[in-house]
Amino acid sequence: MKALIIVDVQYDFLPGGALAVKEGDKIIPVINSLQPKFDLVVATQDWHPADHGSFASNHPGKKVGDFIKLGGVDQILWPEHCVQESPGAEFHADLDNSYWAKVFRKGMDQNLDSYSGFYDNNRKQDTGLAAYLKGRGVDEVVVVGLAADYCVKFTVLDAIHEGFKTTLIKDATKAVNIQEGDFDKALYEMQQAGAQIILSDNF
Ligand code: VGL
Ligand code: ZN
Repeated sequence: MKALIIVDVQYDFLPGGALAVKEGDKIIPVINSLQPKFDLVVATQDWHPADHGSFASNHPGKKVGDFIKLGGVDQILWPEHCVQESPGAEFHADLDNSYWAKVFRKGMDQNLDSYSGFYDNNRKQDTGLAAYLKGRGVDEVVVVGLAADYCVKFTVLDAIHEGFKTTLIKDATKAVNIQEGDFDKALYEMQQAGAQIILSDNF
């Protein structure tokens, strides 16, 4: 059984959003055309409380891009984004959600960030995604969405860690690129960890 995991295609990560990924909207039609090809489709949703520790605004004297320790791990500080119930946390209206079996929310714990759709950043809390997929007989996952160098990358790495045969579709993701070259670095890390990287035409 093959599952598609759609990561964080939310307004705040799209052009015009609080933490916009350049050309992030270009992947939406690609993802929509892939969805019918899967046995199961799930989505993840970044879903932070307003006082979340990953927001620079919650750390007086700190600015976006600074590093702190959060939950015992290094944390880069972001602009406020994907606040629960805010318009920026919604999925883009053009993204077809008619195939989705379930949405997995993450990043609700004020004191810890959660890039991966599987675990938070110190791997202590579990979203239930791995057990959910395994319970439905899934042995292979394909990951798409935003952002390639953060939530997509960590979702891919955790999927491999959980024993799934894991593929990333390169033209169905885009990177934040805080530093130039972050996209290529993320692709390299995912490939080294055992992910297959392909283009949607070859799927
Ligand atoms: C993400 C930064 C902060 C992502 C989420 O979806 O890649 N990046 N929160
Ligand atoms: Zn976030």
